[in-house]
Amino acid sequence: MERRKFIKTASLTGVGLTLGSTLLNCDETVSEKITEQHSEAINDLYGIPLVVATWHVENATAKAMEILQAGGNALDAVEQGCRVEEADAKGQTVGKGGLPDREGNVTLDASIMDKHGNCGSVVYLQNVTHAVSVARKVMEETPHVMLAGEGAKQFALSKGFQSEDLLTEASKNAWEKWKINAQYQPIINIENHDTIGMLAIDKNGDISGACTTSGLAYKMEGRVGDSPIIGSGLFIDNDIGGCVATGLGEEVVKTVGSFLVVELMRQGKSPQQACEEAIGRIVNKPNSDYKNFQVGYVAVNKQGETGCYSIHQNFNMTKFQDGVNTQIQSDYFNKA
Ligand code: SD4
Repeated sequence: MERRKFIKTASLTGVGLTLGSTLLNCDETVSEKITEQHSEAINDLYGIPLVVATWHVENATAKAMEILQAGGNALDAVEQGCRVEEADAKGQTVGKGGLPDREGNVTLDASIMDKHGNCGSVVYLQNVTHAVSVARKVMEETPHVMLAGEGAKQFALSKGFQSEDLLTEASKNAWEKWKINAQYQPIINIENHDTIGMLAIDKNGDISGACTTSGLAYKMEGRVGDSPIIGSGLFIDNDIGGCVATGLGEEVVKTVGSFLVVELMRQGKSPQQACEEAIGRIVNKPNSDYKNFQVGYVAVNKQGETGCYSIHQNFNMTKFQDGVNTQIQSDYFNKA
């Protein structure tokens, strides 16, 4: 990263000077071509396009990168990337196959945000696998930002989404086992794969993000987490960067976590520093119960720098940048 920063500064100065004088002396088609080559050169230096996501989701980041490499935009990339996880019935924290609430209902929360600051979300959505795509439809085809419950479902069906039973045998069995003791302690982050939050920068340097989840396993009926709350589970500012959250949503909502991370980057913090400070806001509260819950953030800035940080160990970020799709183990706060 340090090497990239150095090359970036040195090369961009050179590229800028050369480009300026060349553009003054050529016709329009040639100048367009040169501008295109110029932005490709800058993208290479910044490691753009790029995709990052919460947890271990290489198939999802690969799908998103496929779209970016074909010249697609960041919004399509994050939507399509998240859909990979939503469709995977084996994943018990997102979309189809998600663990249900205490009453046995699988309810989904999702959000999406684009480079213009437009956003859409759905909360307590039932019987529709691709909550992220419904959130996008809310953003693009309604005058609203958020639709809930039965209204969200009816809207989805009116847009051609299929109604299906999302409770798989495996999730039903897990719920029935849980019911034997029925402890109201929500289970969180015991798996190595959880809520997916994804951020992408496309070849134009534009940023979008999305977040999708079945929320806390065995939550109270009607509970909504951070993932569909713009500013909590997800926030994008195309001039600055973006952030997504995972973990105990209540704690993210209380600190408006993703918005906080982006604002900290605006003030000059790197994505890594911003994620660390946002986790600090949670764990440093008087009487914080942080030993008993996990929260993790993943962030990216306009320059293609990334960061991630969590309260406890075993959080990771999947990053697809410079042709490498890899899992990065997050640093964490609680080393006691
Ligand atoms: C929620 N933040 O509903 C989600 C759940 C999650 O890792 O991310 N779990 O609170």
